[in-house]
Amino acid sequence: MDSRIGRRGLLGGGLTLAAAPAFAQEGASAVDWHALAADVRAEMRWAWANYRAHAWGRDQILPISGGYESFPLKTHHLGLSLIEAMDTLWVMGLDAEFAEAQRWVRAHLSFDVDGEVSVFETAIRLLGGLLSAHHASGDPMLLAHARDLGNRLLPAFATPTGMPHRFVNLRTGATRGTQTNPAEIGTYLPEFGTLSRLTGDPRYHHAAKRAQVALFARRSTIGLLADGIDSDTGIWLTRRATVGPPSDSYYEYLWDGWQLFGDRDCKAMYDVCTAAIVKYQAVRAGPHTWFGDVDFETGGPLSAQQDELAAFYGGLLAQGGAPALAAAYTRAWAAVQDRFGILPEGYDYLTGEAFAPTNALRPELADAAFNHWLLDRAPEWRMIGRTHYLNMKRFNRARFGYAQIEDMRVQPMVQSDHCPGYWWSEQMKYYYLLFSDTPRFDYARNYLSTEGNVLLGLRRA
Ligand code: IFL
Repeated sequence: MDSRIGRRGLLGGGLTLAAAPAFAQEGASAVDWHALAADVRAEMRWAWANYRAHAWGRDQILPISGGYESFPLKTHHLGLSLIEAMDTLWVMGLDAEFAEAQRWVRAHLSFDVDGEVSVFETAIRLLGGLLSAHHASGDPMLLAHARDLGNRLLPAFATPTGMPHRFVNLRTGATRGTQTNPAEIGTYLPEFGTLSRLTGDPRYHHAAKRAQVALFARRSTIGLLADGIDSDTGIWLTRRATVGPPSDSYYEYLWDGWQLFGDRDCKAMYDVCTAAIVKYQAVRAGPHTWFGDVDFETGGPLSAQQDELAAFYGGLLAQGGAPALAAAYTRAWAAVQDRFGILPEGYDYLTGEAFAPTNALRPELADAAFNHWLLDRAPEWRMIGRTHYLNMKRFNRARFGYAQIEDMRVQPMVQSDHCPGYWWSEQMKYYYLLFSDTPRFDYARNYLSTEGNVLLGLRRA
């Protein structure tokens, strides 16, 4: 049953939301969390040794065959996984591994390549990775590379609206790709703002903020954003409002602009967007709360099909001050995890079908669990993270690392020969931080980017 929920009911507490499962509280006290953290660390070390032996300096290891593949450039490698892994290695105290990654960057990294990259992917993964590694170590060489990369990405923002083109040639600065979306327009401020803060050059911060504001200014009269727009004309290309891709991290970075820089405009934009999302997109289906896709101008429902990436949203909502609704949504995803073991890429909350039965080693549910836990320390979030980790170990572990799943409906699940760079930056870090209580992280004051890069809160001894 799909029933629409009014915002007052949700935020006013008048609604019975799915309660925290009691067994999670009980079971949590029996778990040796530090032993689990040590297990995560051992897996990271094992995967790193395989990457080092079979794909050193390459972008992504192929975890079944032991080969490698490039991303975000088509044929040239930039050491993506290595850069994504650096602050994870550091929080785990894998200092020798961190140091060898640092040496590789010093000796081999160059962004002076005649090739086109996605501005969004390059910013969140490589720029963010270099900045978090710099935060960990204080090494000016890492900041110099971050600055060089920031300069190469900036031409994409020189558009009539301020909303960036999707692609840029790293050497020539030529840009392309006007048909874009909220995430690729507005997922820059924490990285670009940090770069401005560290270099004293305000251009990065300004470009990122201008893009966020330009998109927000084009919201519908009911406060929703669609998921496709032309960055040169500012004309909407689609009608779908979604908290999943390709809109997801736009909302995340509105909140983050406030969290990281105290930017009141970002907070105000976040509040307006969230009020509209809660009013028009929150729905009940059976015992669970979901956020359905709707028409951005009418608020009318479009689809009950959820992309797995939307599972991050409970963590964001909790940070943004709607903890009950946030918890209900994360529990809805946790129930899907309990049913299938690992999350499918696409799940329909009305039919209960895994309509996209692949699993791309996604971190979003672990990300949400970690964010909830940072806020209230409720044991249920650790239990969700634990299930996420143990099931990943059971289903995704391959000969040379962790692999995606081709079809998670069949037993045994069929793996596919890919390990995305974000695996190194995201879930392994979320698990470790969730289980370890490491002194290398400030659990009270911190900031992790959409890619899990720690830009605030690392504690150097
Ligand atoms: O790159 C990752 C990041 O979390 C993001 N989108 C998807 C990836 C992980 O699923 O913003």
